[in-house]
Formats: sequence, C-alpha cells, structure tokens
Amino acid sequence: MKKIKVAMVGQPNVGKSSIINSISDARLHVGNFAGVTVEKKEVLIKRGDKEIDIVDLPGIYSLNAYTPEEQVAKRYLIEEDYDILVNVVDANVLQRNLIFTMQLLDMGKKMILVVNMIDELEKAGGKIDDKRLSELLGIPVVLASAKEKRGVENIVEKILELYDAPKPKRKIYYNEKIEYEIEKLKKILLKSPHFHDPELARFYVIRLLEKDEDIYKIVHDLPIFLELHEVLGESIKRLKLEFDEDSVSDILADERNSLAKSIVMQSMIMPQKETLTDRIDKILIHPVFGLPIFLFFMWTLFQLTFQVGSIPMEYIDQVFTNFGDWLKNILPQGDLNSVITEGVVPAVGAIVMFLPNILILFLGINLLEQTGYMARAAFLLDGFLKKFGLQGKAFIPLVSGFGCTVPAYMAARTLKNPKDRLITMLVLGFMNCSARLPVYVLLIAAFFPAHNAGNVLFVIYIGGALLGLLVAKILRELLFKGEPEPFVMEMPPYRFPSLKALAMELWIKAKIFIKKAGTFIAAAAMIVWFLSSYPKNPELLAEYEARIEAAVSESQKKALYNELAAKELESSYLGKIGKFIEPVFEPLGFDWRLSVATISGLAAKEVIVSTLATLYAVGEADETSSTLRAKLAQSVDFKTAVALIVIIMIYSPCVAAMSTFYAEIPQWAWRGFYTVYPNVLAWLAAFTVYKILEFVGL
Ligand SMILES: Nc1nc2c(ncn2[C@@H]2O[C@H](COP(=O)(O)OP(=O)(O)OP(=O)(O)O)[C@@H](O)[C@H]2O)c(=O)[nH]1
Ligand SMILES: [Mg+2]
Repeated sequence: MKKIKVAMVGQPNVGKSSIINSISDARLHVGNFAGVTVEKKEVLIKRGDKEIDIVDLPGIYSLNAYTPEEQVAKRYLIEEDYDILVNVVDANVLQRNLIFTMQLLDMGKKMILVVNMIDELEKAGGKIDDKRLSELLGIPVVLASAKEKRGVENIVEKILELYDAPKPKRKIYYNEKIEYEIEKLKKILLKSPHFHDPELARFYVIRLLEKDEDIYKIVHDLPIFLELHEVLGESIKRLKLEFDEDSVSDILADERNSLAKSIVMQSMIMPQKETLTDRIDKILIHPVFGLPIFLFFMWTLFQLTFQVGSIPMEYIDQVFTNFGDWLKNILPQGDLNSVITEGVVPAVGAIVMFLPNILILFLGINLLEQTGYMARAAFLLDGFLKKFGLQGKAFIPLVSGFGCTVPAYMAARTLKNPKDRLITMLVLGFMNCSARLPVYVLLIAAFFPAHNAGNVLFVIYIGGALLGLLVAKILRELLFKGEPEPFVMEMPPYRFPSLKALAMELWIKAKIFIKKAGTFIAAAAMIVWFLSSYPKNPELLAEYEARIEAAVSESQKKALYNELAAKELESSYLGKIGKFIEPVFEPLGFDWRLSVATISGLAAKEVIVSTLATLYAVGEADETSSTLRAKLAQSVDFKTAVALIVIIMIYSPCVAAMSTFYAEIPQWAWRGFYTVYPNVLAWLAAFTVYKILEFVGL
C-alpha cells in the first residue's frame, strides 16, 4: 500500500489539529489559544488503496523559530522527509498568515493551502475567491471549516491529486535584485554533489541570506562552503545597501508583507463590523472589572467542584462497599479474598468516588481553553504576574497545572526565554493538580464544616498559586536576575465550544481516570496491602487468641481484637517502614500511617487516599462500617490534618511529572534543585502552620 506523508503546518490556533480530527477519528487536543499542540503527533488515514500519514505540528509563527515547540515544527520541516506540505491559515487573518505561507513556498515543496475558519469569515460578511488565490500563489487552495466539516474531504482529495501530479511551477518571486543574488548563490550551491534539486538549493540560499543558524550549521560542513561563504557575504552587504535595511531578513519580511497584501487585495472581500468578540471584551477585559470577574469565575468553579461533585459521592461509595461485601462472600477465604476485598476494592472505590469532582474541574479548565477566555485571563494577569517575575504567557501552563502537571510542563515550551521557562516550570508543581483533588476533598470533608468546604478548597488552590508566585519572585531575585520577557499574546475571537467536543474531552478524562484507578492505583493498593499484612506474626496471634478466649465480656473481646489488629499492622513491613520515617514527620504530628501515606503520594497523589483507606480500615473489622472520612476525623487532630494539606500542596509532584521535568530540562543542577527544594519547603511550611495552630490552641 502506498503511504503518503503529509506535514500539517501553520501559525498557532488556526485549526490544524481540528482539521485532522475532522478528517480522521483522531482525538487531538484542540483549544482556543496559541500553543495547544507542543509536540508533533501522527495520524494515519486510509482512502481507497492509499494511506495518508498526517503529522500535526505545533503552530509556528515563522521559520525564525524561537520557542522549543516552534523548534519542533521547524526541525521537522527542514530535516524530515515528507511528500506534501499542508499549510493551514485562518481566513479571518489571511494577510498575516500568508506572510508565513511565503516562507513555506520558499521551500519549493509540493504544497496545499487550506483556508480554515471560513464559516466565521462568512458570518462576518467576508469572502474569499479560492480560484484567484490559487492562481496567484501557484498552489491548490481549499476553503474549509473544521467546525462545520466543510471542505475537509476536499483536502484529502487534493492531497491524493497532488501526490500523483508533477510539482506545480513556482509563481511567487521576490524583487529582481534579490532574485539576482539568489540565482548567483544557488549556482554555487548546486555545484556541490549534495544538491540536485534547484528548488531546495534556492531555499537554502534564502535561509542563508537571512542568517538562519540551523541551515548555516548544515551547509557549514560541506566542502563548497568556503567558496559560498565569500560570495554570500558580498551579496548580503550589497542587498543591505541597496534596500537601506539592517538585514536581509528585514528586506525579505517587507517583501513577503507586500506580496501578502497584494494577494489579499486581489482575492478577498473583508468584513467590516464590530464583532461580538469586541463587545464581550469591553466587559471581560475591562481595566477595573476584568480581574474581579476572573476571580469570581474561579471561585464559582471551586464551589461547584466541591458542592455539586459531592452529591453522587455516597452512591458511588455504597456501590463499592456492596461490591466488596458481595466478593467477600463468593471468594474463598484466604489471602486472595483479603487482598481483593480489603486491599484493592476499597482503595479503588476511595478514588473513583471523586470522579464527579474531577470532571467538574476539568469542565472548567476546558471551557477556559475552548472559549478563548484563557488568552484574556493571561492578559489580565500579565501585570500582576510580572510583579512576581513571571511572564503573562506563563499563565497558560500554570492553569494547565490545575489539570495535570505533566502536560503543563510541556505547555511551558511556548515560553521563548529559557529563564522564564525554567522559573515557570520550577513553580508549576504548586498549582494543585486534579489528582490532589480527592485528597483535599477527603480531608476537607473530615475536618471542616460543610458550608465552608468550597471556600477552603478555593483557598487551597489560590494559596498554592500565590505560593508559586512568591517562590517565582524569590527565584527571580536570587538566581535569574533580570526582567521577564515582554510578550505579545494573540487574542483569538471568542468561540462557542462545541458541546460534542466538550463531552468527548470529559469522556476521555473519565476513561483515563478510571483506568488509572483500575490499574496503577489498584496495583499500588495491592503492594500497600501486602506490605501491611506481612510478615505474619504467629506468636502475637497466639498470645491474643489466648487472651480473647479468656475475656469475660463482648466489649473486652472487641477491644482485644482491635489491639491485635493494630499490633499486627505495626509489626508489618509497612509498619516498620513507617516507624523508620516517622521521626521526619513527627514534629508535624503525623503518626507512621500518615507518614507512609504521604510518601506513597510520590507514586501518584491519589495513592494517598487509597493508602489511607487501607491503613485506617484495619482494626474496624466488625464495627458498623464507618467511612474513611469519619475514621480520619476520629484519629487525626485538626492541626495535623492542616499540616498534611500543606505538605501535599507543596512537596514533589508524582513520578510521572518529575520524569517529564527531567526530560524537558537537561541540566543536572536544575534537576537536582527541583527534586530537593519543594520537599524542604513543604516541611518547613507545614511545621510553621502546625506551630501556629498549636499556639492559637486549635
Ligand atoms: N469557527 C471555527 N472554529 C474553528 C475551526 N477550526 C478550528 N476552530 C477552533 O479554533 C481553535 C483552535 O483550533 P486548534 O485545532 O487547536 O488549532 P491548532 O492550529 O492546532 O493550534 P496550535 O496547536 O496551538 O498550533 C479551537 O477553539 C477550535 O475549536 C473552524 O473551521 N471554524
Ligand atoms: Mg494543534
């Protein structure tokens, strides 16, 4: 079967990923702000006897790629082998997008232009003549709307057509003075046996004139470089003089700009209305009301997360309890029975209970991403963030951090300046991820009055964020002297999120969450159960059996049972590990069980809940089953609970997040710093809070 390799490329937020989703059954992440895709993704589609392998690239503003995610796209474009380039542009900002199209045309590849979001343009009264546009550019043009699935199948048709057809002739040329120099340099380059394709040579020459370092590095090692280098220098000098500019890059930028302008003038009717977006923005980014409105949205989100999310909780809990009881009866007595009914089922149940809370939180984050409000919030908070040495654009990875720290670290790729990026990544862990939500909800429900629960949750999240800002400030002052880079953020138009897409995203999140509970968390629970049940202690058992035998009353018997269970737990492997680490946490009032649970959170934050569920289930075998929440409230005091919350807010994120950080940041010194400092800080903060609470007598 023939395989056609297609690279999807264009500026950020033009709908590349959406188009791929609409022509395949892929579920690439989309969002209404620049920088959603930060790593290349491949999707395979079949049409007839042909396979098309489409590569979704991160959005890129120009070939002078600055940020790591732009580098991913650029490197792919110049280093990889592909048959067809599909350049996606946004119909609403066609002229600006076409400037980049000109750069892509320099590459001399087979190329298709997809003008997306045509629905929005038409709604605003604009129009594009695709035939004319195609004539002017000399490549096939498709008008499309990924949202309405219009024209998307045409893209596939054009890809198939173009694959079999010869490469169309170049139509776009620059000013003849520039072309003259290009021609001269091209001849030299073509003397080298490495270059057969004149179009590729032309592209290299243009990039060399623009002082593209990536291309420079490739050519530098060729024997022809010596000859080329001299002539190149003269050409650059001459062009700068003739055009009276500081660099050839500037000259070409002007050229591309005016080409784009004239092309748009000949092929497009512009809309002329005040858009709905303008009107909404008058309120939402109002200089005075903007921020309070933003805070109100956030507060509402956490209220809903707690209050609405807690409604189905008891039903889910009941389902798992019943399921556990049922299994207990049908499975043969023994270790298998215990590990499943005392280890796995309660642990998984304790986690799955929080699915509704998590979904509401994700719904909030998703709305932020899909409507276009994210870019506004970044804009509103820019001034505030700058005071703390962070860039406004850092807002996007920071908010993603409320969902999951792993993609948030990746999202930090959109920050251009390495210092800004590193600071952002170092404090990202303080944005409480959704895996920590179950732990908070459990602890809040156990230790705070119900009417305040939503507020406490809000304070935890805002508190984490503020702490992150404070640490960013300190890092900026001590280690990264200087100002954060100023940024220009694009304000996409507001878009009504597609309900189907929203439901799909939530469904995917729910599946991931349940899968994690059923595999990773279940496995962790098994380990915890094993470590807490072995080694068996026959002497202890014999001793207590004798005493229970001799007991006179039922209540005395029960007390002895509980004592036995507690002693058995203490002499288990886990008990020994717990005792070993207990001294570290003792000043915070933690017993060994809380200590173990805290450490287990490094595997995944939900494991804290499942570990607590296992450790606090022991010794209650024949009492009326009270909930984990009630057991915690009984055996942990308030200030210890608060100290635990503080620890969880600050200490290292899970191993998955940590390994993502290591993958993104190659310097060992920073990796080391990142691994140690949150834990030290967490302990100190928890200790301070504990002492304050003790002092005020709580
Ligand atoms: N109205 C309308 N909205 C669209 C269309 N295509 C995409 N969108 C929306 O535009 C936004 C951007 O879409 P993405 O597919 O994430 O864009 P992208 O080009 O992959 O962006 P990056 O990954 O950041 O480079 C999302 O909110 C989409 O729902 C379209 O044809 N019409
Ligand atoms: Mg994308």
